[in-house]
Amino acid sequence: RAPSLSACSSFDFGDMVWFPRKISDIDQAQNVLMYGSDLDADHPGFKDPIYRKRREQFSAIANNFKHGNPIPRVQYTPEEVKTWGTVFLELHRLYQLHAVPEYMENWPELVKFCGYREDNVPQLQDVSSYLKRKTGFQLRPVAGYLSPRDFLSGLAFRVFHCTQYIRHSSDPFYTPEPDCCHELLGHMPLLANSSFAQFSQEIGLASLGACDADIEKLATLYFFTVEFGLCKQSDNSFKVYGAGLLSSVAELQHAITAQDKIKKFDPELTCKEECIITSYQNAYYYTDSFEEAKEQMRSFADSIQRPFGVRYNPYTSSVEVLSNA
Ligand code: HBI
Ligand code: FE
Repeated sequence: RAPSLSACSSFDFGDMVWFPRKISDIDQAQNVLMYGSDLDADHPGFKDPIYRKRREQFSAIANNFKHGNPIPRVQYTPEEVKTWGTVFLELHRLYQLHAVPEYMENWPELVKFCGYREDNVPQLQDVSSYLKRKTGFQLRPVAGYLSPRDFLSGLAFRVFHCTQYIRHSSDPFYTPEPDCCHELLGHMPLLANSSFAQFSQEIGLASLGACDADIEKLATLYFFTVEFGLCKQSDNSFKVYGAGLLSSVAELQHAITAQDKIKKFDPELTCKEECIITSYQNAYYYTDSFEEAKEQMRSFADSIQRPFGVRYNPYTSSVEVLSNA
């Protein structure tokens, strides 16, 4: 067992924080941080009344959603499809050079079953049905950036929270908040990989009922791996698996040209770094392989101390809490 980095020493079973125990409890874990509450108010779209009105429609879908409902289909406007197409074409070109092979592996199926095309924004319901069959993951619409605790708790049940709106058309190559380009292009291809899906669920399970300090560390490590990670290839070049990079033309180009900003991933040090949500990162972290990132994250997650254990029951999609007392 790895030495504990936990700052949460006195933890009383009696004041255990609430967390979802069954998959439908996720309906109660929907704390969205957006519109200046945690994101910059100088977001390009926040000054555009038409964009804001459109965002309200997406918020309504997310806020009315209950576990088990089909995800409503959205008719994207020609302007939205154009933004998607611009991002899609440019990123697809960059993936050939810079994405890890595990990312590229399921691309043909996303095209075939989910409508990944320049002239079509994939529907969340189609992607959700595909992932469910492929790795057991399902999607849930969300109105914006979800709190790290709620976001991680979804992963414990193989539920991935997905924004459905698209970034503002004035800046297709960068967005300060997650949008459907980020989720669909950045995250979905790896969630179709069964080893990555398993890994994601383990991080989620480790987060359930953890104290705030441990959630923060886990979220920071998730951020510098799943969102912004790179790994070394046999020819010593770097390839990218982080969804934040694989969904931003501007930051992807920035990261691969700023080689002096790429540092070795070390959970004990990296967990203390600051996550910059609304701008480029100061540093990016690499591991020697994709497997190494998963192993290091796993041993960190194992080191989180809780006065109880959790076990996932896939037959009932619920979490069993095992008291050590
Ligand atoms: N919310 N909608 C959304 N999409 C994400 O990818 C996302 C999120 N909230 C938190 C988050 N990702 C993580 O980076 C960590 O903070 C766990
Ligand atoms: Fe993300």
